[in-house]
Amino acid sequence: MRWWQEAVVYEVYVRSFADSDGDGVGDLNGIRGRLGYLELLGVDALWLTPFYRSPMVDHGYDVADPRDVDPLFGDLESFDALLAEAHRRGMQVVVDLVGNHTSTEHEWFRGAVESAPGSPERARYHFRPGRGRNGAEPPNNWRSVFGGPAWTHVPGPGGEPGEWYMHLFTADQPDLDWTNPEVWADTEKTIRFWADRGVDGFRIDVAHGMAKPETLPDDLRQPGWTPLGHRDNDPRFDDPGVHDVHRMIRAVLDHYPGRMAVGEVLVGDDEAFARYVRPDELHQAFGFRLLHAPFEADAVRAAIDRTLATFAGVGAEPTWTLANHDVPRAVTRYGGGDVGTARARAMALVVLALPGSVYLYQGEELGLPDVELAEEAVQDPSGRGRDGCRVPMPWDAEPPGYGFTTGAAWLPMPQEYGRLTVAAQLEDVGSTLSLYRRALELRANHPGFAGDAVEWYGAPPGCFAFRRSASTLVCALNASSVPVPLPPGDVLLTSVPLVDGELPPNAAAWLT
Ligand code: TEU
Repeated sequence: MRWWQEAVVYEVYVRSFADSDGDGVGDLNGIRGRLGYLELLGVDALWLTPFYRSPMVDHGYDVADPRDVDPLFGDLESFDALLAEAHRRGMQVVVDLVGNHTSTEHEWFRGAVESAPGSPERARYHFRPGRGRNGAEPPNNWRSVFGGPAWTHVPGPGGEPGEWYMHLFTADQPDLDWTNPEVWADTEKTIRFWADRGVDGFRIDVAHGMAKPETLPDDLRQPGWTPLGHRDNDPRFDDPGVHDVHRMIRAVLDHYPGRMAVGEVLVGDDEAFARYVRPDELHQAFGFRLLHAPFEADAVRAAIDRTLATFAGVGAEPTWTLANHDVPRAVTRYGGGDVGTARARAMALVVLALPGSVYLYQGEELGLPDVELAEEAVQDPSGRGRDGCRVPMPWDAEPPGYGFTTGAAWLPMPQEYGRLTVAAQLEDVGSTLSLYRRALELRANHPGFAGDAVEWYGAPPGCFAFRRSASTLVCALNASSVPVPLPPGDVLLTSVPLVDGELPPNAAAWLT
């Protein structure tokens, strides 16, 4: 068993976890100061979002130097100290690898803009002449994931028509050209740089994006909306060449025992998705199906079955996640308020009862809802979409910083966070934090959480129950509107108190 195969990994959104220097933005020393909390919570590993040198247009996903720490977050020394302290406490550390694009502030891109079309400097990115009269139209019709064309024009030195460069995200995030061997060599250097310092894993950003089809054909699909912004037959993503990139990443990591890679693979087709976790590619990919499933027993069950089958098909362990820094929080997705909270707590017991590993997102264990931010507070370059789940962690009762910062938090923290603080919830046995702590403790120590398959039981309408096939551990979910009797067994944990021995609506239970 390798450390990640059943791990509970906690995503730390670095900007919003803990601020040690009062500038309103979280930092590495802040995280180190809160490791005791993560140990108490019982997670096995942390995933740190990008803390590298960056102009922070996309809050660090626009990397100017992947082998240095941005002064906003600390320095290499504070990183090493954080890593050492996490290891001392028995937690692994996963860092982000942003390989699809750099920042426009990366020295490569600055050099490319200053160099002539056709130069080796430009060949690290996708520079192309435009179409139409004077090349005034972008080279193809691709759209950026965040809206607008995926191309930006760079005028020639004398003002004559220049070239366009591709960016699947903001114009400040030019896409690297992965047919260029220098891009491979530099990525390998980055992996080695952090692996040599002792990091235990890499989260591969936009893992479905690095390779592009050679001819950059127009996107012939009709416009449409999907929750994560991608659909299949999308020429921008899932080009077959991307698998060579993941084989390279895997080959480098194979030199470092105990290290892993987990991909952010936004590919809808199950077979296409599974290719990313074949034995010689990434160790894991995020299983996002539950993020898209409504709180309905059949939909959740179907998402679980599909996820299990997809991963099993290539011999990889499944992974589960209910939240990350790009999507509305579970409490809000499930309807908000008390109902949303109850459902999120129930779903926490569902995912933590499943085989494989679980990725939690900071604040999920507090039952934080999304925050409705005023227009002027919004900072996300993709529009207001993602800031609501990125509001800093409330640690204690004192507004305005709630123990996150002594200064002004980079996103304003709402009053409702005052009753959801870590300090308040640690004291309260009925809190969401206490539920997560108990669930993680059982998951780590109870023998019932063994084996890699589940068996479904018969259950009343709107409900389900599954058993871990190698044990007697049962997880029951009531997504109906009436209380239901529990399956036979001793109750280990429930997401809310039972009512007259029955499982109320919007609740889950573990039995053995
Ligand atoms: O996300 C990849 C991605 O495609 C996202 O655009 C996602 O579809 C969107 O955020 C949903 O609203 C990764 C990171 O997780 C994200 O934070 C970055 O902005 C993006 O890459 C660019 O690096």
